[in-house]
Amino acid sequence: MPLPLVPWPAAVTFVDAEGPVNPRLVTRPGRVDTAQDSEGFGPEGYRLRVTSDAIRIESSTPAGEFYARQTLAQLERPDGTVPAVDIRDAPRFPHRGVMLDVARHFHPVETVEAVIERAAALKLNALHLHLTDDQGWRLQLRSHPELTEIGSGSAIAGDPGGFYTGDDYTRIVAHAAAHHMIVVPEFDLPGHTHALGLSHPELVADPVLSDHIREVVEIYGGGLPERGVPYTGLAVGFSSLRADAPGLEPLLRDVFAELAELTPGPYLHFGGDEALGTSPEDYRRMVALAARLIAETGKTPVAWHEAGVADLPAGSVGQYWDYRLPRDDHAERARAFVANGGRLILSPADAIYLDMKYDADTPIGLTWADGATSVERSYDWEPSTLIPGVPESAILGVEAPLWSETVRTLADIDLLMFPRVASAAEAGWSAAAGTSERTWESFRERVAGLAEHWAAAGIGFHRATDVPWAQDAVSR
Ligand code: TNX
Repeated sequence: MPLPLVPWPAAVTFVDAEGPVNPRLVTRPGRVDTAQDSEGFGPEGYRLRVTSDAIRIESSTPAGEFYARQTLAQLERPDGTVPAVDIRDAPRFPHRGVMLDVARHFHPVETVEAVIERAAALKLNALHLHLTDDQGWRLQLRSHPELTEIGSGSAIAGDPGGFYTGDDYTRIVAHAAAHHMIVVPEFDLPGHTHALGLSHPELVADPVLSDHIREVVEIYGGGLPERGVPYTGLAVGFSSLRADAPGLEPLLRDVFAELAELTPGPYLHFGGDEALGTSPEDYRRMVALAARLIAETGKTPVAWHEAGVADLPAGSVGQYWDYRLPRDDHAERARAFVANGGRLILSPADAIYLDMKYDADTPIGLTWADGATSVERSYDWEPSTLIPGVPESAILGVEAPLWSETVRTLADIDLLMFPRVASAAEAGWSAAAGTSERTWESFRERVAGLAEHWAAAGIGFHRATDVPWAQDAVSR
């Protein structure tokens, strides 16, 4: 029985059953009653009751009702029955995201829409789109058409490039909204800007060819980055905007103003990661400039945690990507956002970077985040103790990034996302790790139960060895 990953009433059908009925299963649920009262459930919470004569959903908002319907879809059995339940449910954190990198490999609108549907079914409510990087500028702007005209034609390994028109982007935003998700768009700077330099050579410094870059090129190929030539390798940290270029501020003002106009959500992300070719002083200057220009559009700036060293508008949001045990000065930089009145989005790389391999046999993916990431490891972390000195109240939420160096197709996305995105969804929605609602033993059983839903929806999940899948679960 196919189970929808789209909002009700997308044809969940209940099958009449003859003969003995498992008393815990409702086989004739009758109709779905919904009621939206104004209090009690919060902005995303709900109550779902299934009895033998009716299914009742109560919520304070359409989002709450939407999440109740996702739970209902997950509860449905292959025989079309649902268990009798009385569930009160609400998320732990307000921001629960997934990130898709459309710069290293471009992904068409239909793929992004599919990712939205998959994420929303797990009650994620934010899609972070990494729209620019060394390999491509992926959003066409009316104010600066040259950015995509010249900077979008290529991708890693010489694969085809591409870009979204403003209308494409608006379609993505609308599809997200229909699934109760916001889009958080990112223009990454001051590093990751080689593609911008193709149309604006005056704004971008010569590539910095460090030993690290040479080493990456030696291992992965792709050639050394060259000024003025599209970059198709996967090294990071060689490009930088020029802090003293007179044209920098006007260009950044234009691109963030247009991005703000196109984006109904409250956040604009300006990257700030891995600017290894930028001096610390220039880094602080450019990052502060970008954050100020974003704040001037009325949006809240978001940046990777490195940017905590700069003077940012109060309330700017930081996104932490270092390990579950923070190394070097990463925790300190993240804490600087909190000291500045902002909150943090948590993306610990050695747990929920979806682009890591599961094990040595995974055909795609990377391993830099402390080796491969099993499903168990993706589950094994707790937001409130991740960064010493950052209390739960300073955590905006959780986000699982999918970088696309090795990811070309929706099937590749499915393989790396599923099942690990469910670990991130549970860290964002459910109670703290270690409580009875959030143990690995319980999760591995429950995630196995989603296999048939994923298979029916055409999702080629990874049949990870640490999850007790049913014998016949179809997978990759
Ligand atoms: C790190 S950690 C990156 C990306 C890469 C990714 C690959 C961070 C904010 N940036 O530039 O694509 O690793 O896993």
